[in-house]
Amino acid sequence: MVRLALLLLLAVVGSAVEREPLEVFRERRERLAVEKPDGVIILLGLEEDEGRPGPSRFRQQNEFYYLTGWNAPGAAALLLPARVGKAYREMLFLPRRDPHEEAWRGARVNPNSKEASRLSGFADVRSRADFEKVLSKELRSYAAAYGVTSLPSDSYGAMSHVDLAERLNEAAGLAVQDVRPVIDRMRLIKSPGEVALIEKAIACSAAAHIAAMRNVSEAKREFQIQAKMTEALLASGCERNAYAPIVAAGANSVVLHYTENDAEVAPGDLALLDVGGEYSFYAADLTRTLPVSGRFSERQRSVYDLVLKAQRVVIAAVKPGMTLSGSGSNSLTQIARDVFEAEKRGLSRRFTHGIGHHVGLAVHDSGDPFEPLQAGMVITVEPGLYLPDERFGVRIEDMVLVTEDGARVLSAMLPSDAAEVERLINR
Ligand SMILES: [Mn+2]
Repeated sequence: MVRLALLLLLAVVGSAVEREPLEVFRERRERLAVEKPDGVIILLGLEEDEGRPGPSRFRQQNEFYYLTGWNAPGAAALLLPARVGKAYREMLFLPRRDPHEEAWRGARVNPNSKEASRLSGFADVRSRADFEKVLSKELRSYAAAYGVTSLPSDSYGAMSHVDLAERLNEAAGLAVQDVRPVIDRMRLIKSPGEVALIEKAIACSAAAHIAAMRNVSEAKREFQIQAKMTEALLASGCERNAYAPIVAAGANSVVLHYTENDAEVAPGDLALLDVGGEYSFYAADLTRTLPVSGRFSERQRSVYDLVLKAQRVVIAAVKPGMTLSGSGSNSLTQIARDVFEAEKRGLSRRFTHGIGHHVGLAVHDSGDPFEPLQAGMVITVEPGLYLPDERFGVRIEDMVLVTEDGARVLSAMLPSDAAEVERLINR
């Protein structure tokens, strides 16, 4: 019975495998309320089937999760900044329990229970049915209303959440101002707890890439490499892929976001594997390029070593004040271009994308690539060269944490040295 009760408790939370302490989420909400002291902040979580094609696992919208840690459908929250004579207040709204619904989807938390407060960290939890009524009452005391009313700047892989502004405007009866930019800025600097979750996502993703190295020479089709990677990813603790895996052999490796993954693998091909897992909402994004037969050709090896050289030079240059994009001496993309140009092999124009991006709750976390990096940011460093005429491309992608005076490579456990990669394939 005890065991059953415990299982039930876990089932109703609908939380990720791990979650940062509830105080962390509360502290984020209070910080947001301090940034927007003049308005009610309205946070809407995703509904049961929103943003998902067909029946698939529920995953809370990133902004709502970042501020609440709540991963069950139909939730909403109000943050009410301090005003004269009144301290900061906050409320969580959860759907009423519905036995019919629960028969299909599993047990939910009763909003009017002590359990709801204990599990959410909100002292004040109410029924979602009262949300509109409470909102319109609270709006009378504030000059403005805020909510997330836009899609992420890079919505690749993001949930569709396009009708939010409309829904909020309807609910609030006034124009709701977008609070996404403030949340995006907060999310740029990762807390130690976030870095720890990212490191776990990286660990299972690295295991997936090692599995690919050990099995790539057996593969007849790309998805057979993917199968080994997915197996290792889940077996080592990731809950799912953080984005559509790119498993691209031969000529497909020049297609930056190739996701068909069904072509035949031929001896002599390179296989470009851009595969990362998600652990408790946090993404990893790693790429390795492997010679499927276990040995790079001379030409493949020379291009590979050049990409790796560019990556190492860029990683050595990462520190606060540098930028991802741009053409100045502070630009990491420019530093990679300079490495390619210095070789005078005409390859620099084959580097056709930026050097990297922020990673966090989203694999492409928001963040202006022209803004200076700061300590606590997590970015990818992923130079690549793509040679369609020669039917191969090479990309090597690792993740680094920007520190006070440099960078720490978070994915250092995954080999990238060509000889080491060949050794792992031939083992
Ligand atoms: Mn990437």
